[in-house]
Amino acid sequence: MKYFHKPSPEESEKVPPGQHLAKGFPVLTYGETPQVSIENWEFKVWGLVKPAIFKWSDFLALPQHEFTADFHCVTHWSKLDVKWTGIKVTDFMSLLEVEPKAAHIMQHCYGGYTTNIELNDFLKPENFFAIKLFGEPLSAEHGGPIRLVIPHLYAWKSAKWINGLEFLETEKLGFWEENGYHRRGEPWAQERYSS
Ligand SMILES: Nc1nc2c(c(=O)[nH]1)N[C@H]1C(S)=C(S)[C@@H](COP(=O)(O)O)O[C@H]1N2
Ligand SMILES: [Mo]
Repeated sequence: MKYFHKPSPEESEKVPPGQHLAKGFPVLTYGETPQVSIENWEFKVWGLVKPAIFKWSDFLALPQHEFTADFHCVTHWSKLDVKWTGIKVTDFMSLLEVEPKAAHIMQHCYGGYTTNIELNDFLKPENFFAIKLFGEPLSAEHGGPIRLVIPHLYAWKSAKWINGLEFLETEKLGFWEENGYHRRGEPWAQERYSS
């Protein structure tokens, strides 16, 4: 059984340093996979933002788009051209009233995982909340019913089962960042670990 394949010349310029192409789409979860039902699903925003709670129907009312994005896990595997369906982060953010001094976000998830991101990195137009993967409803193990995808950072920043955003003035560190991973995690600069 082969777990990695060699990139073609066209692919190799999309593979960041120190990464290999995975076969299939590995699942990487710390702990148990939470079982989240759409009926009870809630998404909260708090901190330096007008507090609000969104239901599944609020997300479905936003426009849906197809996305193709490369996916880079800090444990050295990448998957190119992953096809997702979802909602642009910028469309969701247009529903919020964020205070001007907010500069950082903590992402919160069902199951308790957290990961931090700068507001500027979060607001990039290519970021999205995914509800389908290769045309199928997002499976629980890949973060269903909904996850975040931040293509330009290592995938630990792409929170599965995301259920909240905490807006902050100063940076707080999330789960892996507290445990030695880099505060930002840009794969082309190999921002793997904090030093
Ligand atoms: N809630 C939550 N989100 C998470 C994780 C996790 O353990 N819990 N793992 C992260 C890591 S390290 C990676 S590489 C990707 C893996 O996504 P996948 O399992 O869909 O491949 O999810 C990220 N998001
Ligand atoms: Mo990862």
